Amino acid sequence: MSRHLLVTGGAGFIGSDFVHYVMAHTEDTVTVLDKLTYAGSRDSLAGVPSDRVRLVVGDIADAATVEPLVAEADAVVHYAAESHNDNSLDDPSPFLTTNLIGTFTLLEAARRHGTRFHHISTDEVYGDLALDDPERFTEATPYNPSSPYSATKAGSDLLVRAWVRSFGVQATLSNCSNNYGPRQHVEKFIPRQITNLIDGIRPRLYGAGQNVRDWIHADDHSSAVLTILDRGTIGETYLIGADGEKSNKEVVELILDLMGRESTDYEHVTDRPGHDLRYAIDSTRLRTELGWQPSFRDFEAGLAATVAWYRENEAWWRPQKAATEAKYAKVGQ
Ligand code: NAD
Ligand code: TDX
Repeated sequence: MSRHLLVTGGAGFIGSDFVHYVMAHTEDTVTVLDKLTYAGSRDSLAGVPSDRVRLVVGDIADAATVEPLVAEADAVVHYAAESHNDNSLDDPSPFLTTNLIGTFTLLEAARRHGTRFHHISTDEVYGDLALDDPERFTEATPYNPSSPYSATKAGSDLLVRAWVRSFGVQATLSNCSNNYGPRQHVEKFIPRQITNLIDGIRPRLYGAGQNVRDWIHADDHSSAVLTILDRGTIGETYLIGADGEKSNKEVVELILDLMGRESTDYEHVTDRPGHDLRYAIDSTRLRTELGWQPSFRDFEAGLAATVAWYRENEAWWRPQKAATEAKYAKVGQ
């Protein structure tokens, strides 16, 4: 049976991936609620069937906008957020409004209408790990966020848990590791380096480049979210990851190699203040309890496809590039 989903942030990187994924794998219809901030783009929804996807431009923190959209939906899948750590260090204010007040506003509407709710979050809520720590993050890891971004995501997770316990909201949560793939904003690590190389600029590695991220293809994140929406237990949290740990230096070297450049052809720049050292996800619960598996198991092949996408879709990213680099230049990055 088909459902009607309200997908917040569906014009952003991962939210739009989910909308494309839902179109390809279900009969569901979707309303995207997206403010179209600097990070959102109508073009990210190009190609979706217009009789199944509607875009409403609006703010998740505006109760009057949210109310009728939640009322008509069978489920809310909540991606909308201010998502970039470096921006949160420059100006935390929109992170509090969108990530905290926005989530609160959606939860209140879901409470009033008894609407199924899935909250998208990040592994960054758990803080960071030592490079040689044999443990990875699990659903039982204590919260210990480092940046204004991850602190507001942690706060939003706790709001969802409280609304489940105190008000019986039918919510699930997921915390995913670093995503890569098409339609990711050029402020983020992988697209920044690919588009720098297209522009003849050397990749920029923060600090020594030893920091480790656990990479997952956005399509695997989308398949996991759909699995949790279909079969997850209300009130529970699922960690999403695909065993993709790589140091930033390794990733830059791979990108250089894929783009036909010397693997040493990059620059070290000013490190990020409070830079988390390592993230690593143990997704055993999602795999054993819900039977989910990632499909993208070859990072290099996924990265090569991502490089090809940025080469072929310059019109999508070009309008953002100069302003993004100007912002980084101001802080020596
Ligand atoms: P993104 O910045 O690419 O997209 C965010 C979208 O939300 C944009 O379309 C933007 O216009 C919209 N938005 C922002 N504020 C809004 C508001 N007030 N009202 C309505 N829409 C608003 O982010 P992303 O990387 O796609 O991340 C999406 C979600 O996934 C976030 O919740 C993020 O915390 C989470 N997440 C991201 C990653 C990652 O690697 N990128 C990993 C784990 C979890
Ligand atoms: O130019 C760069 N050089 C560099 O070395 C940039 C932009 C980043 N980095 C480093 C910082 C991180 O160690 O690369 C790593 C990845 O950086 P980001 O792409 O900014 O991602 P991160 O800070 O790890 O957060 C991402 O994953 C978790 C998403 O942006 C978050 O939304 C998600 O919650």
